[in-house]
Amino acid sequence: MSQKDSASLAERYASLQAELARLEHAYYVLDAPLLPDIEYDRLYRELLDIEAAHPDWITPDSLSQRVGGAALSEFVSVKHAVPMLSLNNAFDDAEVIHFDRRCREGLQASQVEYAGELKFDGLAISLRYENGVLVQAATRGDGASGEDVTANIKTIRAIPLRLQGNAIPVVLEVRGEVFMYLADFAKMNQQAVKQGEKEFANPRNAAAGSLRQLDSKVTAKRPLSFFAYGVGACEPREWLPKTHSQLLDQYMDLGLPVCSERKVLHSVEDMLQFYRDIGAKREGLPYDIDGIVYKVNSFEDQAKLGFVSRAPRFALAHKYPAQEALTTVLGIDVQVGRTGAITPVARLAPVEVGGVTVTNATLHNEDEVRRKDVRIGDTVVVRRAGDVIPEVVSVVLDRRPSSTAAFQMPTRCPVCDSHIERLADEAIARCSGGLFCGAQRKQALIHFAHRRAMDIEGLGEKIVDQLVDNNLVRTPADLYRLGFTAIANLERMGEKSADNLIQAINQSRNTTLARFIFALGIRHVGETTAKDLANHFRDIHALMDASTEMLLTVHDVGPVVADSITSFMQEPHNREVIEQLVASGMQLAVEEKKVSAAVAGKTFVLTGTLPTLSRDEAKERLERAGAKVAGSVSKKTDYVVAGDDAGSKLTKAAELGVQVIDEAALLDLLAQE
Ligand code: 5U1
Repeated sequence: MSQKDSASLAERYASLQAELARLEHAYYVLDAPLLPDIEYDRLYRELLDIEAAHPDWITPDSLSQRVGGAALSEFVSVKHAVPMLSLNNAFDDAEVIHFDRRCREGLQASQVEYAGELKFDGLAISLRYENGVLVQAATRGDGASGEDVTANIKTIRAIPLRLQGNAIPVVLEVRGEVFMYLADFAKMNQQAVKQGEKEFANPRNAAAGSLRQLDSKVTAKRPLSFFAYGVGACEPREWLPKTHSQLLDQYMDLGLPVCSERKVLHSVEDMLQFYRDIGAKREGLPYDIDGIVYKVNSFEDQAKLGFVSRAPRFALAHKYPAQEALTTVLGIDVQVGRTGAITPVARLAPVEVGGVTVTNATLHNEDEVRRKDVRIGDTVVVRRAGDVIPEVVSVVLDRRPSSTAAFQMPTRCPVCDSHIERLADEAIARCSGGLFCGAQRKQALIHFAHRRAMDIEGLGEKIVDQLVDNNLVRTPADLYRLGFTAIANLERMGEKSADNLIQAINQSRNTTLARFIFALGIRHVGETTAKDLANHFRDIHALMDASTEMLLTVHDVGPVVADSITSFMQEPHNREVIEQLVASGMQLAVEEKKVSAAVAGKTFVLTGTLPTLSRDEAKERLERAGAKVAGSVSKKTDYVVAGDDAGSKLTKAAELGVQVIDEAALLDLLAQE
């Protein structure tokens, strides 16, 4: 590369860094995205490509450094340049009135101005910026020193790796809170359940657990966020404005996230009103808070008031009533979810927690009940936070009655009596009743009718709800016994629609073995595995009777999938439903693989809308001809098949020199012997 080319690439690299930082700030701090994700991804990839060619250009504040690095063996201790203080608490109005009086007396003023803000339920962090670049992040620890969590903090997109603007101090320690939005927390836990992993008890634990990961690649996958609310070291000191509220405005100019729920308060009446106003909307806030923080607004006045031991005299946390209460466990039941997941639930003596009467609390999973050792008769601490389901936090062992027994997970489903299983490495136990279990029935039917399963057009969620709720259908086999009148009598179902649905059900009998196996909804058996199983066993009874050893000989079937299949097939209810389905006249075709030399073993990526073939059809035909169909373009891709409105995959193909073909060329390839 000539010097000139290298200089212009370096310029491009710098402008990409600036542009990506601007986009991240808009997305994560301002919550106002400027470009679609796909365009961000394109620019980000361009940055990575330049860095791959010029690794010596990568600086610690490059946005590519957010992904997490090598795992640590332990956290290094960091001494805070300015101690991280804690706050004195107030639990009622009188204590706030007393605080205001003390501040006024200390400052010999008739009135004091305060900054009011939220007290987030997360983890306090100090971020050290030198010349605008984030160089270190530390937890609060004991206030004098904490742990170096820089690599983990860098993965949080709301935290700028480089401060924006021209007025940047030489040293700035930004203090604030790492937390998790409730919606992100819920999504993360849903995913954990799906993958059989442990759920986090609440957003605070999730944030703390994520930050305490020695492997920052794990932290990078956790949806953490941050709000700035204070300052430690600052050089030059003159950079600081006169008041705390101006400091937060200045932080926003630097690109730091600052919570918008804040207010300058001029009297104790203002303070108590702010507390009540936020209290009224606390339930609807997108994150957990446990109180309000009042700070004397003027930095000069803060300095005059000083500190008592480890808490400042100029600030106060006004706590909301506890979201925790004590009650007794009357029983422990298990609930069966729509995917068969078994969740132990504590039945409680009714207790008011934060203004709501709680009678049930989740115990999450078997391991959690064991860990907390919750027993019937125990006095427990129950917590309710935001919209999260109440949970049992801990047991008060001092109050345990003399004759209690440890919890035993039931071995049979309380809904359908099928056996409960827990696969190796999974935290969640599940009912194996699948097609038969009442709790899973609707979900199983919707999956059964899916376009890529039995393809019963018109059998959507609303109809399934009615069929199940009216006791017309219990298992998929019942669908094939439905009469016209039963369907036509459903709500919002005309004769024509009923007729169409009956036809769709009838037509679905003519299917393939692969679709049928996929339709059964066996855990871990997706479309591809179903195809592999169909090709291997070629008969549903052969699959029903296959041993784990036999299953392990099938392409891509490992112990988890094999165990899941045998467990499903061993359940008499499931076998009965399959037999009934077969007896209803299923035609389960086994497709002959017509391998096409031109495509066999090649990897294809489909993008855009093809003129005649749907995505699924193209995929099916390619796979039948021995090709692999991948979701993204890489060096291993042989062909990208592009239709109308093809997006970034086309750009990627061009970058990597992958051949792009249209539908006609694809059909030609498939037609070759
Ligand atoms: N919002 C806010 N939370 N919080 C926590 N401000 C704030 N300030 C704190 C703490 C511990 O401490 C400083 C006043 C020392």
